[in-house]
Amino acid sequence: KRAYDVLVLGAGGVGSAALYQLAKRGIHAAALDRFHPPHRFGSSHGQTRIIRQAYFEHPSYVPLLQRSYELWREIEAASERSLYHEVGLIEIGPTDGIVLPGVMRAAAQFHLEIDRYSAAEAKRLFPQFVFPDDHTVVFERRAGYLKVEDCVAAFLAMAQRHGAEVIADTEVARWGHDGAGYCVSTSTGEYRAAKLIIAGGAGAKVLLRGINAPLQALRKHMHWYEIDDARLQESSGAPCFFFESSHGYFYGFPELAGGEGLKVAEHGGGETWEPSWNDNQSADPEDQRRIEAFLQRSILGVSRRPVRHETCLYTMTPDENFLLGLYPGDKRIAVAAGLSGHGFKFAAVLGEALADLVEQGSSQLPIEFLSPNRFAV
Ligand code: PYC
Repeated sequence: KRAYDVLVLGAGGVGSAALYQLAKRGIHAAALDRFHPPHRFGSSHGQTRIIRQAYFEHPSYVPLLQRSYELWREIEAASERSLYHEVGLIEIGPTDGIVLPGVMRAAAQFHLEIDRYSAAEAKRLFPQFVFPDDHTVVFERRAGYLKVEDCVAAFLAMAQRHGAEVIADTEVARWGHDGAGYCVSTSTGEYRAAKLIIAGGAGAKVLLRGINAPLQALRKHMHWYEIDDARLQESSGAPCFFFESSHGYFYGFPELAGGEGLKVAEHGGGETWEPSWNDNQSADPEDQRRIEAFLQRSILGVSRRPVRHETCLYTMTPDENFLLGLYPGDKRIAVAAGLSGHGFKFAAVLGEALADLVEQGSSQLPIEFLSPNRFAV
């Protein structure tokens, strides 16, 4: 049996960031993953993720985002990789909707720099986007995208450089405490540790027996379409975009260097996912129809010629806020779960919080509002 100070269950965005933080602190740690990370079977793949600070979901996330920005820059410098691309983000929606008022509230509370435009002004500045005249537009310059697989790879490489181990292709069957420490039984044998971090993404549902959170895993789709107008390229200054409308929430990314088209996806909806579905990565014609209807309504210069499609998992909590904190009743286990489709941008800071929690039993980071105790059995 191999023994560690800390075992991290899951090596996606959050697990890999936690492993890096532990290793950097000189803690003997390993991360277990069912596949070979970075991989396309969880929630940390598909080229890009939006990163932004004026957080419409709740202003309490802003200090965590500000720390995350610092940590993304740190891991970029340490790994000598370009991970965060500050191309800006345009958010478009009804003035009295969810997104625009939420962005304004977070920006006002934390004095964040955002530009607010009337529909007419925005149409002049961003002619590729089409939206109703009664919508409002904000542009957040200090926003953009993270290269998602590269982030995971950077954390794992830096963790390994500091002495951590990555144990891939290893499925966790169960874990328990036997008086001397934790024993984790897996498809490749047993591993022991004094402490655990559980960052299992959609798989966390079965790992979190003591938390009465009805986590729901959803299968989502990401699409890439060929562009007909070079103004939709990152190199032409095109930003990321997020639309709220009566049809739903849709978001996407400019075409990056190297082609592959404009990436677009729907944030809402999704079908309930079961762990046995790992190989089912097929497209859904209804999802594709909704995406193409969105493109037809909202973006000029993008074709209906698909270039690439991938599926991805969201793990939803009932209130769509993350679960982050100590496992109820056990200070030796820290948990991050239920990122509800908006977590990747936080991976760097969630890794830091998890490492704090298992190292010190608490964290200076303002994470109380995410406590798993709100769902404790
Ligand atoms: O967190 O910015 C985000 C996001 C957009 C679409 C899905 N998540």
